[in-house]
Amino acid sequence: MSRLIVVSNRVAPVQEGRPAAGGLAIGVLDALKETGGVWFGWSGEIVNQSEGPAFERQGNVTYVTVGLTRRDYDQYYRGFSNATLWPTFHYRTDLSHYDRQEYAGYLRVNASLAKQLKTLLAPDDIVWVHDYHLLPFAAALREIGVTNPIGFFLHIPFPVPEMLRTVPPHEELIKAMCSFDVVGFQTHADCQSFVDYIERGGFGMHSDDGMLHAFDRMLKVGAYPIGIYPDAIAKAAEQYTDRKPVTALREATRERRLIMSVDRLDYSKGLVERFQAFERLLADSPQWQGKVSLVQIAPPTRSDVQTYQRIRQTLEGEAGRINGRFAQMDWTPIQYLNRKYERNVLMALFRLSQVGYVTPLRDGMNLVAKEYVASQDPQDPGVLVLSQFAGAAEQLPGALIVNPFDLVQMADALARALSMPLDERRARHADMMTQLRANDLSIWRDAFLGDLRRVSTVASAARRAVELAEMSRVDVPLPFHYPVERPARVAYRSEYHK
Ligand code: ADQ
Repeated sequence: MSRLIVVSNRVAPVQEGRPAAGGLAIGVLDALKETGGVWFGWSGEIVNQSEGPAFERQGNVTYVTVGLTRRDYDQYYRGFSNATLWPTFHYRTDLSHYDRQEYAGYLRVNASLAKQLKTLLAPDDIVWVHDYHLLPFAAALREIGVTNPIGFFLHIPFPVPEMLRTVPPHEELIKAMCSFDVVGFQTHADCQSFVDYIERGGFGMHSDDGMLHAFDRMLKVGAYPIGIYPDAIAKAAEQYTDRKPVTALREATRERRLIMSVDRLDYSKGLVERFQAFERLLADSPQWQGKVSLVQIAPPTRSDVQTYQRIRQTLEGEAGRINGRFAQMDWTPIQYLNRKYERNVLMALFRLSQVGYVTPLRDGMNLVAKEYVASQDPQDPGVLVLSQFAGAAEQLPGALIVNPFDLVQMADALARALSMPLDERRARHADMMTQLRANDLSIWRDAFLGDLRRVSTVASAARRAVELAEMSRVDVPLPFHYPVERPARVAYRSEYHK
């Protein structure tokens, strides 16, 4: 059977019991542990000069990691990936900047990683590439002659065309993405934005079977919403209730309601708005003063990027101001904890709280929302308050869906969640658990890899048929309309798009 080779910017050999923040790491590792395979990417180390890859085997997963030089790190990681693509794809063009040198570094690192991966590849390996750091990775592999099936999954949102076009090399990037055999998104809306960019720009056509003919290539595009293992999480949440942080929090919040939020510290997560809506609840519904606390857990990430230093300062300022305004001798309204927790402990903390408060301004999926639901006691579940701009909102209609830009609506949703009757809480929870089980992590992985295998089998049969036709100069019937020639509509590039 063919090996699965996972490629992502950061390889995170997450050991059992160790804290690990980051949805990609959690999702990919859970998926890879079942199938076995190789995980290739950056070690997280800055090195003086590029050395060969390091290998480490844990169980059935081999981790292959490479270092980045300071220049690579600055241009590819801190620069184009996190200061251009991340903000723009999260609709924060105000925070985005573009620098040609950084983009050149982004392409250079993609090409270099592709070259290093090529030396490890066997002919029947399947390559699964993850996230925005690696949009041109398949193009770089194809450039050096790799013909293996290569799929791509985007963990973050894909912006509407108008937003994407603010990134100057947008066309080159999207053309490069069309070198993958399958391109997967978290939601139908994200997938539609990608198709809109292609079709409205006159670069290609999308057919009803999910195939996209663009830039002389044929690929499958689709929505593959990432899931969790809800029953394993439910079990962990139940078993870890006697751990120190959990008992300490239970003790500290006796007789009080608890609203819980857990995020990486990032401007896309809407933390400031969330604090302000909680402040609004306390101001507008004074009966909750002294009766409810908000616990926000947010470990800093990318703390060397200036924007992240600013958000940290703003947030600490807001927490201090709100606590100053409402705190009582024996009650602190907002507890803001700047650290990571062991994952199972986190699930037990979720189970302890009456409200899961997940209100990103924009989020690919948001696994915390799903984990919160799975962690609840089905007999006495908490309520999820969820942003309409998280991909998870497409799948969790049992949550109270809010607009994170509307503080009053959020405060109202908190009040409603805090006083929701048991019957309604149970019904909403049961409904969401059904959804989570029907779309769990193995379904995400199998749906994506199933499509990748299918598409690449058909595509390589088509390639062989074309080669044969060219060699014998006779008409060979193709398995289906593989685009040997550019589709007619591609000729009509709109003026508007240029
Ligand atoms: P993230 O932006 O990292 O992921 P999210 O999906 O919420 O966001 O995943 C975070 C993960 O880290 C969760 O599993 C959570 O439990 C864990 N975590 C968060 N804070 C933690 C802490 N303090 N201690 C320990 N663990 C912590 C990206 C995209 C998302 C997408 C995921 C997966 O931005 O939109 O859902 O990838 O595709």
